[in-house]
Amino acid sequence: TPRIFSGIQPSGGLTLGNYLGALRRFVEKQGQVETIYCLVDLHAITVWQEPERLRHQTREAAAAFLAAGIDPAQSVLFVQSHVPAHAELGWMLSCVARVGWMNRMTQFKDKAGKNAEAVSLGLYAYPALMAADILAYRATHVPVGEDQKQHVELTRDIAAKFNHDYGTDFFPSPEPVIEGAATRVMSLRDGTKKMSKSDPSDASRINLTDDADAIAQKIRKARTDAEPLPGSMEGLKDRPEARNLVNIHAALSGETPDAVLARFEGQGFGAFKPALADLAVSVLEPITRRMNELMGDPAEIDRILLAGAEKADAIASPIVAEAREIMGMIRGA
Ligand code: AQP
Repeated sequence: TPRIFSGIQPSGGLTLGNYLGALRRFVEKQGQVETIYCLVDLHAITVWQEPERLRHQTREAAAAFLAAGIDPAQSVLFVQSHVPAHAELGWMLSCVARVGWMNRMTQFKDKAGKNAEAVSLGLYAYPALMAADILAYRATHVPVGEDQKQHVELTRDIAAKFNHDYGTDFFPSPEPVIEGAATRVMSLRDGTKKMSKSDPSDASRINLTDDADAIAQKIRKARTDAEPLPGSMEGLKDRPEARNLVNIHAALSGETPDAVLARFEGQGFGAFKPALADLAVSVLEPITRRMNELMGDPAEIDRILLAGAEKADAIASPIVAEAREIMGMIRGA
């Protein structure tokens, strides 16, 4: 039976990229199949997080999930560090994964930059923990943005090697699910860089906590070119910033990018940007408002997350116990 698992790092406030590439997809899957969603705080600490801020960001990310439509009665919603199975299986799978596989991970290369000797060991091992997140639930499908595809593929390799090495078919091979017009939302300041919650420039992204004025201002100031819009995406091949804004529009309005362009053909950004800003505000404002309400009662958020962790633990703990058994550990208490 299909089971969906996915997560988001509370390493900052969630962005429009996280919403369109991940969170909105999570909501769509809910009710159709079993859905398990995780705030992956153990991943967030692979780079320094100020402790009080991390706590705040984790609750705020939970508020974003709930405000976007995740229903704790229909989905399991929890914090990674509350369920020990993740860290435990993460270690076991880091003994299955190969160093050479990790060396090919482009996200590590991007994040480490020239400083690869000085980053944390955890940042390097991140994909093994992510494999554990998914495999601890024996999940079959993983909705993610384009940037996480390589990590899900690595999870498949790790599952296959585990199965091969121990002569079992215990772990399924999870499939990345990458759908829609906004699988890779780009920075508003640089159309070749992905929109990211940890980009030092706040103007590069739309945060789910931004109010209507901030959203409109960021879109107005978004980098673009002076050309009018063409009638189809074909004409935007060499215009990454323009392509990005059209894709964002399409994802928000539920149209195809070509349908959006058909309406704006021949017009410039002076007409397109205000329309996009209105659309973005109409979609995001209700979510932001609900997030703010929820953040007024952090104890209630914690209660929801702890109840979610109990459900997650009930699924993951027996799976990891079986993986231990397969690997040859003596059964514990
Ligand atoms: N720009 C994006 N466009 C589409 N999808 C995106 N995702 C992230 N950025 C975009 C998707 O959101 C989910 C959660 O991502 P994550 O929190 O695990 O970390 P990330 O991919 O590294 O995202 P960020 O925002 O760039 O975080 P930082 O700055 O902390 O590294 C994933 O499904 C991801 O694909």
